[in-house]
Amino acid sequence: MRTITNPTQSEWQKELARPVQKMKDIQKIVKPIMRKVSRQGDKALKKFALEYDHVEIDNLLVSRDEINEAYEQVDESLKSAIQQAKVNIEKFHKAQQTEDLSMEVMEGVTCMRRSVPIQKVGLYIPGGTAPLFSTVLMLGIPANIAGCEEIVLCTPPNKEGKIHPAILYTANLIGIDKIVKAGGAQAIAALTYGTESVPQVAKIFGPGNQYVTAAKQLATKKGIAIDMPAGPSEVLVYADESAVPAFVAADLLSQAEHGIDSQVILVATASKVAKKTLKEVDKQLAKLPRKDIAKKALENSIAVVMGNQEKAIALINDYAPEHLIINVANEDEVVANIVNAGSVFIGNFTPESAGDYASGTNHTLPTYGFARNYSGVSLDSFVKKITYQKITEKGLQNLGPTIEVMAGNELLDAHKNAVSIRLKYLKEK
Ligand code: HSO
Ligand code: ZN
Repeated sequence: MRTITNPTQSEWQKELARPVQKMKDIQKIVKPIMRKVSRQGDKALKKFALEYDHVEIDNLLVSRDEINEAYEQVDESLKSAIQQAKVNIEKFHKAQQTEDLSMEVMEGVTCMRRSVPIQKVGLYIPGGTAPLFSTVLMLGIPANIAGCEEIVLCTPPNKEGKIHPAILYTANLIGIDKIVKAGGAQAIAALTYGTESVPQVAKIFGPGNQYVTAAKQLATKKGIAIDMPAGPSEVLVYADESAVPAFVAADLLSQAEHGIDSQVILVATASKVAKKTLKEVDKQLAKLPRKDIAKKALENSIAVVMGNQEKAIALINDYAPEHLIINVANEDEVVANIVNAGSVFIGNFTPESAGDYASGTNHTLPTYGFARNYSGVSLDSFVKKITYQKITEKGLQNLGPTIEVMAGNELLDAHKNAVSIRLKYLKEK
């Protein structure tokens, strides 16, 4: 991990630039996959399972027997950890429910707003090197609380045609019963178009590799919503002398172990803070089972020594990290000035892992600078808000003239007439 000291804005923007995503090239590969699934449905999914997952799948849907088997395979300590995480995530997401809104804006004119669940949602859980059963909680729990009618989970099978038992256990625990053995772009295609086994959904959630990301982007062109645009996972830690170098190093590595394209950034208030932390990074890295992955990620990563706090905050807001850990003595002041971040972890005893798994916040967060304009997944992601209005005779008499004048000035006479015709009726009544 290299270090730069007191960079100017243009220097930090250059140094912290995220790797360019070659989406166009990937879409070229993904498009024919999507087309095939749209035309051949389940048959294409099975063909792609053979080609990419190296397994022959008879039944794309996970059976009751497979769920029962998973219950036996997951050990008790993991079961109770998942249950504890579920309690916290449920609590925090239930608290995000909002009351229906209804108000009389002026006499006789009532406006209302109500949250309505998105009826059908698709959750994508990647396979790959780590079985992300925690993501099942993060997506499935708010979908349930929102009241989504149909929740479909897609995840790739392994070479034996099986899904990781912890994924099955978690999905079943939160009541998801449609689990499809399909991964990659083909799974996103199935959720986009629907197949014999997979219902078409209105919104697709979940992380994935570049093919999944490209497929989700193509899904939006077919009128399907997605949670957010995605890039590789990231963390930025802001540390001063009050931070514990070993803790900071552990946090940086926890994000670095996700994938070779992960990016981790240390912003240190002084060069000795950076030095101590990087020394710890090396020490801890050597002991990690996923050190090869983490090492590669550290090559895309950087430590920035920034003596001036105002500039450090400007850098953080400019970079807009997915995860921001604040380990400085005047944490409240810094937190108050953060305007771009997916999720913020405050103080020496708040590792990012807490939010990744079990504290209650959601771990599906905007990456790649999208924290500037996107929120992480929350209950809101699973609902739409419909507005309603009801106007009485008196209400239209009150508001009608305003509408008539505005419509007339926009040269939209039919609009104006929709009011005038009623006002005339009321006058003659
Ligand atoms: N840090 C990841 C979430 C995760 N970590 C799942 C462990 N499991 C993406 O923000
Ligand atoms: Zn993580």
